[in-house]
Amino acid sequence: MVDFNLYLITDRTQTAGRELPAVVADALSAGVRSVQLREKDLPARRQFELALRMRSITSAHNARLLINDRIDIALAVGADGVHVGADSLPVAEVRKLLGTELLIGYSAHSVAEALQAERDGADFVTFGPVYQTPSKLKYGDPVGVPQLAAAASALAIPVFALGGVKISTIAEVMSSGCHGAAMISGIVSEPDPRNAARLLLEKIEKHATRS
Ligand code: TZP
Repeated sequence: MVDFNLYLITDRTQTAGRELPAVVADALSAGVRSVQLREKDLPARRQFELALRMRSITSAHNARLLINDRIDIALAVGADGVHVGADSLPVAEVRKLLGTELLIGYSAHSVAEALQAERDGADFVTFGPVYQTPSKLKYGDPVGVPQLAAAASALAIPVFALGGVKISTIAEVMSSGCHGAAMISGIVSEPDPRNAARLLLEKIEKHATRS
């Protein structure tokens, strides 16, 4: 069950030199209830070790932990699910491996792709990049808020806005009708990740109670 609406995605190179587990722990202490470990460039052993630390701090805060792409690492550390994309194993195969209890998140870049992920058995999608991100090459052209709104109304599963979402844009993305927001820099690069997470949750909550 997707019981969160702010999805923190990690990138240890964007923490302004701070230790990733400390930054994530700060965000969790503000009320963040889901983390995706996304350190794709690390060797399996180091991802596993980091995933173990993340499992311990997320569990201490009753938060979900998803692992990007690595089903093996997710199972090894007792994570709550995996997050996959177009270059990963197909969602239907991941579902066979994980069973029905664990969560599958999917990174979609178009409404058609998001609908396909839903049909294949994903529990939720991230959708974006909504806004221009510094690394355009990596994530592609921005899809914009109207496409985000289209995805939110076309899908029955939760849609999380991703890409350029931060305190200054959270109200606009939530007005699209999406379920929640996913982000890297909007939390981990902030001077005060705990305060950023607190403000983001406040704004998301305001939206949820209004709709
Ligand atoms: N997929 C689409 S945009 C993106 C990913 C992983 C990066 C989002 O980073 P940020 O800092 O939240 O804009």
